[in-house]
Amino acid sequence: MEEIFEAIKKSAIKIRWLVENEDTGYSANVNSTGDTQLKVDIKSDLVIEEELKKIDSVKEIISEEKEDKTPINKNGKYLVGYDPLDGSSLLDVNLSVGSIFGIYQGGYAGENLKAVVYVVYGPRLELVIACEDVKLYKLGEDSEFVFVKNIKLKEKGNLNAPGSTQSCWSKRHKQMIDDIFVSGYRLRYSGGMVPDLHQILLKGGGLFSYPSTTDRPKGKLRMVFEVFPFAFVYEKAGGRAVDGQKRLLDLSPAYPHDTTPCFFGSNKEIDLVLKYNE
Ligand code: FBP
Repeated sequence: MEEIFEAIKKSAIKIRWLVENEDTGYSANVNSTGDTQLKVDIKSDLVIEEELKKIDSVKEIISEEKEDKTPINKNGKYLVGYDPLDGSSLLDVNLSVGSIFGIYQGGYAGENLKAVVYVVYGPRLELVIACEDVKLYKLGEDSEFVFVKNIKLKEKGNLNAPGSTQSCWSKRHKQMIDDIFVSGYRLRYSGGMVPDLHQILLKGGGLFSYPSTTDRPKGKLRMVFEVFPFAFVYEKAGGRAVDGQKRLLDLSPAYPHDTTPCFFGSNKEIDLVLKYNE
């Protein structure tokens, strides 16, 4: 697993250069979710593929930016599902974006996740590795990532990150979000899943939600590349992650780019989500 972490660290440094220097314009391509790809999406994907291809323990990779899986080494142990540049539509307004990696064994169900790495391209280049615990690193001198601290969620926080188009919310979801704000929570939502979830983790707690909506009944965020990895991180940090009723890591995708409604948070916030969705 260590060699995968090292490959991701090398990719992160190269992608940071792309984030800071590459043209933020659109390519002529559309990805398998129907999103028009930015040139930087495609280049970031290639950077990661080139690094992961060198690793014997990687059996196959699958990217949010590609329709199909890419076989790497038939004797490999791990499957890597990744979103090379999540939230890339925010690049042209200079907001933070991220990369997300789920390291699976035996399949792409939530229960098959063995480790997660995510990268935040912000004022600092930061990287989080979740295995048995959740460790925060930042890029120091001579391009080395330096350990900063272990990340732990409190039982309850005070940040609320409500995603998706509010006019498409169910009455019950709108009531829950309104009640959370009335109870004193503060709005923290940039439209970038990685920095938004990273903020709640580092500030000790709160709720990030991307529910079922009238325009997206199965939600927008992808199980394999985005949702399962962050569900894994939140649980290892002492929080929980549900689809409104069920634990997210108990789910399996019907197809590689499958999506699900998702709620990530501290324990008290997830208790509230389950109560409103009974
Ligand atoms: P990508 O499509 O860039 O991979 O990311 C999806 C995303 O931008 C997430 O990062 C973010 O949480 C969500 O969409 C925001 O969606 P919305 O604008 O509907 O709230």
